[in-house]
Amino acid sequence: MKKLNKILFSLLGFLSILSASPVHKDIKWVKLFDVKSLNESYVPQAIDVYKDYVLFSVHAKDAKSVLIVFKKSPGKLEYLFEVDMPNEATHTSDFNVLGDILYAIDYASNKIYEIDIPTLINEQKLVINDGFYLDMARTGSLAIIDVDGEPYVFITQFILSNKLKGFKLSEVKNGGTLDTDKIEIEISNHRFVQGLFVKYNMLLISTNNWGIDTITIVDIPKMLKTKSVEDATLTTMNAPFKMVEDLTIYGNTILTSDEESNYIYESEDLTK
Ligand SMILES: [Ca+2]
Repeated sequence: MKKLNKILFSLLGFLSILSASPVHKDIKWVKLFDVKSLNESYVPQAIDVYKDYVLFSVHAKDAKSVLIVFKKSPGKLEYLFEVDMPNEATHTSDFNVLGDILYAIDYASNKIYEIDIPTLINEQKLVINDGFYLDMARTGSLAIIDVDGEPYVFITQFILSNKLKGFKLSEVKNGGTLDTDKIEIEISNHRFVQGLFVKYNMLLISTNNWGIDTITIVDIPKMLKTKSVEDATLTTMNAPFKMVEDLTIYGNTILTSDEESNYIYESEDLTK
C-alpha cells in the first residue's frame, strides 16, 4: 500500500508540473456509508485511517461527540463499535493519526486530545494520554507537519480565520494551555477549512467556500517557503457534495464525509 501511495502522490504532483498553474481534476465519488443509519442525530466530522481501520467522529446536535471505529476493505466500510468522547468535547472535528496516537481537535472545547489507538481498538476504550487547550476559538482543524525535522501542529479556526497557524508539538506535549504567542508560523489560506490531511510532502485541504466544496493538494515545502497555500497549490478537485468534512487517504483513494448528505464517501482510484 505504501508503494501505491507514493505513486498516487507522484501523480498528483506530476499533474501540476505539466502546467504552470494548479490543475483541476474532476473526480468521481461513491457513497460508502450512511451515517444516519447508526443514529438519526449523528452529524459527520473527523476521519482518519489507522492500518485497516477508519476512525471517524460524529457530533450529536452539539450534545456530545462520538468516536466510531470501522473496518475498511476495498470498496467497503464495516461498523465495529463506538465510544463517547469526553463531555466537554461536543464538536470533535478533525483527526490526525501519528504512529499509535490519534490527535483529535475539538471546535467547541478548543482542546487537542491525544488518544491511544491500540487501546481504543483492542479494548474498545477511550484512553486520553494527554491533551492541551488552545487559547483560541473555533479550532476546527489540525495537521501535524514536519518542519526541518521538528513536528509542528498547524490549526485552523474555521469561520474566524483564513490562516494556518503552526506551533511546535513539543510546546504542548505536557498539557496546559497553548498561548497564541507560541505560534511561530502563519500561512495564508482560503476560508473555510473543514479538514486537513498530511502525507509525504503533500497537504490535503477540504474547503467549504460558501457552498462550493473543494479539495486542494498543496506542496508542503513550497507552502512553508512562500507562507501561502495559494502559491503552493498543485491540484484542486471536486468534493463529493455540499458540506465536505475532514478527509484522509486509503490506498489510492480519498475518504471524506459530508455534513449535508450525512454519508461517508470514497473517491475513485486516483492512479487510474
Ligand atoms: Ca484530518
